[in-house]
Amino acid sequence: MKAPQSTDYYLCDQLFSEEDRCLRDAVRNWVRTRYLPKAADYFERGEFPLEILPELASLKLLGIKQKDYGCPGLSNMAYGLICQELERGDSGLRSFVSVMNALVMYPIAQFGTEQQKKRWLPAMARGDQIGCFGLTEPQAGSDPGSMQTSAAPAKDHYILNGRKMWITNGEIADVAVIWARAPDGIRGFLVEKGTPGFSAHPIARKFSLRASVTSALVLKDVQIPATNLLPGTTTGLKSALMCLNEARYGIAWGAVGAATACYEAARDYAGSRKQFGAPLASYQLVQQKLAGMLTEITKAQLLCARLGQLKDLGIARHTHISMAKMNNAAEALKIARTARDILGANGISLGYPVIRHMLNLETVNTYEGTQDIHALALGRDITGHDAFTGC
Ligand code: TGC
Ligand code: FAD
Repeated sequence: MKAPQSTDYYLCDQLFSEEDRCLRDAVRNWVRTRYLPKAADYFERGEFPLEILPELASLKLLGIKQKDYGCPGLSNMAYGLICQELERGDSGLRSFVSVMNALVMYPIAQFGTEQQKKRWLPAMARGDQIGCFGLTEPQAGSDPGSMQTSAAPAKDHYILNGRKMWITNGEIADVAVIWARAPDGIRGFLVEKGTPGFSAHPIARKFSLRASVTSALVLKDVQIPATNLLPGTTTGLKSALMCLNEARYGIAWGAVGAATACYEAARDYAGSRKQFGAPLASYQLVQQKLAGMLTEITKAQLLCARLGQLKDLGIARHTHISMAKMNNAAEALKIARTARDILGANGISLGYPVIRHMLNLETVNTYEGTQDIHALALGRDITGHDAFTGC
């Protein structure tokens, strides 16, 4: 019997620079040796391992694309490959890094004052401070434009009132980027932990993304200095959407990592597990499943690699990102479900990575824009007709 073919079936490695491949391999190695041995425990206990922060910082995974302020200023391609490797470990791990990079450090760098950048970015790059991003509300998920959270200006401060829901890192964050309705439109604000009236509460009984902190935020007459406004934010949703574009890009890559972990687990299992006197891998029905999985992984990675090029060239549109997020999250989830099936009863055990990835991918498919929302964004771009609003 021949050894199994590499998962990099189309030699996609050749699309990446030597430097990016080295970085990717370093992250892959860290995930394999430091994270994966405990991944099932973190998931089972419903815990994000805060003790890994110094290691994430020393690998320069916090503030990956930011320049200066202690950040390495890497390319979009490097950022994508890092997300892929982190999610090969666990979607919760990639989520933490996504939120820090795309949803907290990016808006501070992009829309913040010099003082805000100096205050937060170096500390976050060192892993000393954590942030979260509060856009979603109990009644405003896919339609964040209907948010109720308000920011009322007073002399030298703002008073914030409202609730945010499903917020990654909420309880462990030192600062929250909160999107709120001010008199001039939806703006971004920095709300620090410990500010009177501001609290974060765990969302319990979660069966997905268990190795990630997910919280509800409550803002009750929270008084913040006027200097905590991110002054570069627009007065519509545009600035928030720019942050989402960054995160969605990383998620599209991350989904390739999770799918690869599931595919490789299924391929190896099928190679060693015998039923009816022969390895599962020798049956045509199993081979059809594996062939389909590898084809979808290859297509997903090619989408990402091209998207990374478009982003590095500065010509990626948000609908390009929608296409990759929509496709890769959906295909990764299908691959995880097929892998779970190939593993039979073992497919539901945390002794294998598959069920953990499968459950995580349910979230990945929903957050940062559901399948439907990205299909609607693409549909509008393709046809010119807006199908977002019902009757
Ligand atoms: P709409 O009329 O569709 O658009 C208003 C203007 O914005 C433009 N636009 C975008 N621009 C940049 N980036 C994007 N992604 C954009 N999407 C739309 C659009 O072209 C238009 O421009 P113009 O010049 O024509 O005015 O606005 P709408 O109010 O109908 O909103 C629809 C929208 C875009 C919000 C919806 O499609 C959407 O994206 N909903 C999904 C919400 C979402 O993704 N929430 C994510 C919350 S954060 C999160 O989940 C973190 S998970 C973190 C983790 O753990 O990894
Ligand atoms: P809804 O918007 O209520 O959608 C429900 C269903 O209706 C979906 O199938 C949707 O596709 C469909 N639907 C909605 N509108 C339409 C339409 N116009 N046409 C057709 N179908 C439609 N948010 C943050 O702000 N920050 C975070 O850090 C964050 N982290 C998260 C972590 C986790 C673990 C999870 C699960 C979510 C997180 N979210 C976060 C929230 C996430 O972005 C939202 O859950 C997501 O945007 C969907 O919103 P919703 O859950 O309210 O679903």
